[in-house]
Amino acid sequence: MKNRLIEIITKPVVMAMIVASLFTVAVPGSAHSDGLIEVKKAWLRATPPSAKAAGGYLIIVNNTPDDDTLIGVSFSGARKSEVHEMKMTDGVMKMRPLENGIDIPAGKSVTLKPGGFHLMFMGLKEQLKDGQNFPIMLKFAQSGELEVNFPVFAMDKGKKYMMQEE
Ligand SMILES: [Cu+2]
Repeated sequence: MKNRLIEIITKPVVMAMIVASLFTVAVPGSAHSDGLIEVKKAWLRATPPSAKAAGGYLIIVNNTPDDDTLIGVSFSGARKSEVHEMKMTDGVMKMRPLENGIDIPAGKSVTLKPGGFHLMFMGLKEQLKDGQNFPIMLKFAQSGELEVNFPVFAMDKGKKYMMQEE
């Protein structure tokens, strides 16, 4: 009798949970976050033939419930890849590597753009030309590695691309 009672009580609850989860998955175009790190508007700056370094830019959206940090980047087309910040110091624009990475708080987005946070690729193995595409690996403290396709754009084209709405 006791078992039967538990069965009666739990059955509709289980059914409701199944229906709810089916519904959540089935809703098309839902604004629900997928619970992952999302990258938008990634691009690499095109370089002149002899340039040794290039910047990479993107918007990182943290759809996870936890704060995360972009701690590293790697690109096979460069000997060294770093996470940088460009900042006005004593009236001079200077850039420096961020040893602790860039914090991406839970539910927030952070933009890496010319003049601010950026990815820095040094010792380029080849010229980066407008129209090319390269896979680049981003490394996050919580979410692990994420490979992202970076198209190459000239500076003005890249800036416009970043400002466009989705
Ligand atoms: Cu830099």
